[in-house]
Amino acid sequence: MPEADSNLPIQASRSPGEVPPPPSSSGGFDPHSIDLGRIECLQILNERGELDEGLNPAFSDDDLLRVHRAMVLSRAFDARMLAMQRQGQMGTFAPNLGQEACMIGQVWPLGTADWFSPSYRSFGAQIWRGWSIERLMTLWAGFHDGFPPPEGVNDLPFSIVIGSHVLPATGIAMGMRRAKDPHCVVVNFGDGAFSQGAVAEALNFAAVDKAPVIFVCENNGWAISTPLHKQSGTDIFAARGVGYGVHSIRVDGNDILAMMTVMQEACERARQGDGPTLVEAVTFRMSLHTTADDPKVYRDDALVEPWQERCPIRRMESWLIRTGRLEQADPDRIRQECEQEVLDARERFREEAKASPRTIFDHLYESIPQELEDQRMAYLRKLDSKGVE
Ligand SMILES: Cc1ncc(C[n+]2csc(CCOP(=O)(O)OP(=O)(O)O)c2C)c(N)n1
Ligand SMILES: [Mg+2]
Repeated sequence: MPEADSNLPIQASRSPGEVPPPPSSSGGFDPHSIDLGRIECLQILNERGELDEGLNPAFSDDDLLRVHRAMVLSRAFDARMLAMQRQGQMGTFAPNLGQEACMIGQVWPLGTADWFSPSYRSFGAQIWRGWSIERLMTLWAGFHDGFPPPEGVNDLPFSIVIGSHVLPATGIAMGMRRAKDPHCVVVNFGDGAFSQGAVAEALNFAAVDKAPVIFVCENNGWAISTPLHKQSGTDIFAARGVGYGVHSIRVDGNDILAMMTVMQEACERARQGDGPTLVEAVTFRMSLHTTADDPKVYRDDALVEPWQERCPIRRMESWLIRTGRLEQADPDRIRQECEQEVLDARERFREEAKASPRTIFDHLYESIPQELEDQRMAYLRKLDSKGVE
């Protein structure tokens, strides 16, 4: 099993703090093949929740507390969805345990007129963007009604076809540039998705066009059962952006302050016409790939343990308490409130999302072929004969 490498071959140009090692590095990488001097690296709040005072960012207390609560809510949703799936109440689900800072941080500077093009593991970011919990439950349960984004929010549907949503996001940004639209686009994708040709094409188009798009590569160490070192010839994805002429930065994806800082700067750059940014957020997929897999058959639990210490929520909480923004008892109270919020949403979901077997042929074709129409009629007659609504 691969061992974590604590000696990152990169210089932190803004922070003496260390961004965590690549999630599952097993060696075999040649650090000298990369021009390390050009890769900026950021961590502000270390694993012990200590702030790099030289980098103290000027976020309002309100922003910090809202972001903290969103991370806790995301985790509560995650745990409940997993339980519901195991009880047969939910469809296949992709957990996001441990990646909450990465998720919330990447969308917090966006307004509704900015665009967000997510991959499937993005419910934390979607909650921040205004998706209700019950809508996300409806979506993951496979109901058509769950898919449209909230009114007035420029979100694309989440993409399951790996990397397929990165070129469209770049295309939107190129169009915005031509229309002199002063907003930006954020698109996220995984370390595995970075092997797709479309992602390379998107980076190149964006660089040439100075498109206002921020590429967030969530390097969580795994693409289902494929570890990083079998996926890539480098464990520093930010280096790839440099090759395309895209401003690139590597950030501790479990450090919410670093994520917020980097994303705010990247959005400002994009909106000012300074072009795209690649943000490599180093994090770890602590849970299952989806409820359809079992990581115990391909991953040693010992690889997960160090990441318990890097928990983005606990890290932020210890700092918020130390700086007087939260009382000692607040984290537990907020956790309970968020759990209740998810349970209340589950009730609404149960009331509203009623499956009707009669609709299973809908939404497939604009005009249904005769062969399927015959099957549909036979099926409806069967439902009638059994008295099914
Ligand atoms: C084009 C395509 N190929 C293969 C798959 C099957 N698949 C689903 S998720 C996944 C791994 C993606 O890993 P990564 O990009 O690192 O994202 P993560 O799941 O770690 O968030 C693969 C190969 C797919 N959905 N689409
Ligand atoms: Mg991955």
